[in-house]
Amino acid sequence: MTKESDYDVIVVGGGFAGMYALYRLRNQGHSVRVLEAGSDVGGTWFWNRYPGARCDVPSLEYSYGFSKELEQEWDWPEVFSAQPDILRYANHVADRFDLRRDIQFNTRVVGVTYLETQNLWQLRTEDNAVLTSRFCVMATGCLSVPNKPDLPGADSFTGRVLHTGSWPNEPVSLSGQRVGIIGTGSSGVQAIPELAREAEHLTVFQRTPVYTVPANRNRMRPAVQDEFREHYPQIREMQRNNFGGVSGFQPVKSVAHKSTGEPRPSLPKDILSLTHAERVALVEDRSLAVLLAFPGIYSDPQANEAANEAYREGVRRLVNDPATAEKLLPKTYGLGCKRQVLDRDYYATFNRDNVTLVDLMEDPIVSIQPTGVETGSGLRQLDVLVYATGFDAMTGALLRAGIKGRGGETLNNKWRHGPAAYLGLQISGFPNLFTVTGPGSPSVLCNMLVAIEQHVDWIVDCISYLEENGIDSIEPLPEAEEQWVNHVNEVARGTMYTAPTCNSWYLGANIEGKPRIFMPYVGGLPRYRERCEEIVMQGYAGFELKPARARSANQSKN
Ligand code: NA7
Repeated sequence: MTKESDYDVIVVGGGFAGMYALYRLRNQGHSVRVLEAGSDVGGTWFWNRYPGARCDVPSLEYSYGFSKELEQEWDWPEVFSAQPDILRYANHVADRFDLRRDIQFNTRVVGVTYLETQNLWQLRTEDNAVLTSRFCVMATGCLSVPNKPDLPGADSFTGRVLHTGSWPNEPVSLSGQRVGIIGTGSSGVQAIPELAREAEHLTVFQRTPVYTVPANRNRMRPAVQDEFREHYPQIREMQRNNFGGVSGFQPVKSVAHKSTGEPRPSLPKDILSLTHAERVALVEDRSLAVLLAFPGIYSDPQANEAANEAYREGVRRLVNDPATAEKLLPKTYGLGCKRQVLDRDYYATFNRDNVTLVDLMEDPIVSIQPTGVETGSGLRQLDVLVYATGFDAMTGALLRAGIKGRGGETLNNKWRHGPAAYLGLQISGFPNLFTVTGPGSPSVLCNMLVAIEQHVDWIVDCISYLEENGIDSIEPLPEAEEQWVNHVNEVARGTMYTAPTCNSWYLGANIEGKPRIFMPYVGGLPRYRERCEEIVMQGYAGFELKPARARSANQSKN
């Protein structure tokens, strides 16, 4: 490639996307540099070290599919892995494929500028170093910018402040401490039982009650792992053809174990064919998770409310104190609006003597004081305050990278009314800049590892195509981008995700002032992937490809 730049490709981010991009680009013979803000690989799993952090996709599926050897050699200890095991896996991948030599750690990118006359990207780091490349791949993650609400007096707190999304590397001891936690999304729900076990007292500040169902807590059975290994090629194909990128592969040989008693009757298809009492009995018998097995609850508002009601009744039976139970019941939105949360002992935690629930809807935070959190009902004295308040999702990291495209247009200006990108892969006005799992792609609605591999493969193949065909730059045509954005909105319309009562981070509703737009593509991975492939077959339909000659001619005119 060119000698005009420091690198052929600079990748921003050393999480699972950046690591795979480095692996593939390097194998294609490109010079690559990965710039990573953290001190090591792992992205989400590097930063989210809070107690209880765990993936909500089974580990045999939430794993790279690009290396047969890797699939065969890695042992997962649990069916749904905890953060330390996933981070160990990321480290293993980095070692096994010798990735670290091309990753520059502790390097936060603060400027990404398109140098128009040279057709290069110039990246500036926090310590003012400048690097250039022909292509730039933003592998900055969908949930990588922690959201810390601007509460009055927040800086005055003299105790320890922690955020689940940037938990310290070194062990945090909470024993004997009065701990407060704000937020009851996935992170809060996972952390709360663990914090309650360790702290002297835990105060949970809840704004919106959550729908959460018990997680699978099984250890990995070696026979199941072996059966997956035997069938991985088929499983990866099943993932690619599954709506959410999860194969759902059912081990056959390894599940043949002794039956205990009568087999359970199968569920009816429609939850509305059951009475409320029958639904509640089902929940009692099989746990809250059984409600998710009725597919109709995600499309039919009546079925949805029937499930919500049974859910609420289930919670009333799990929490001893009726007043606390009532506060924990989600009533303003339905199942399926937000990402489903999985927990271990969440509701049982509120039966402990050392846990207090504060319902911020009736007793709001007035201010943060040096010694605790003041709500309408008084001051709660705390030694430690944990924010489990989520992320500026999907667009946060891109908008903070200081991206400037053609004509000096900033991404922040282009996206002031909400993100617009073609396939979530490229943005018009920003030639040769790619985003991995960007807005408008299935990303967070899909098994992230499968979504990442599909995107990175598309990007790397695209770069190779440009090279082989003497093409200098690629960027979406504005009309193709607009059509895609319209399509993304169209498929989201009428789903539970966009119900008027729904306020989720998918919609940007958790960040004040963020435009309310459903950001991921809800049409499913297979449909999306096919579209990406068709576009390539049609010679990158909807993209403008500029041959080297065109640019030189333009330059000589300037
Ligand atoms: P979430 O799901 O965005 O949850 C954040 C929680 O923090 C949620 O309960 C919020 O309440 C609460 N929150 C946010 N701001 C405030 C303020 N100002 N006051 C009180 N409470 C607040 O983030 P998570 O980290 O739990 O999970 C994100 C994803 O990571 C998850 O979906 C998985 O994909 C992994 P709210 O609901 O906004 O009223």
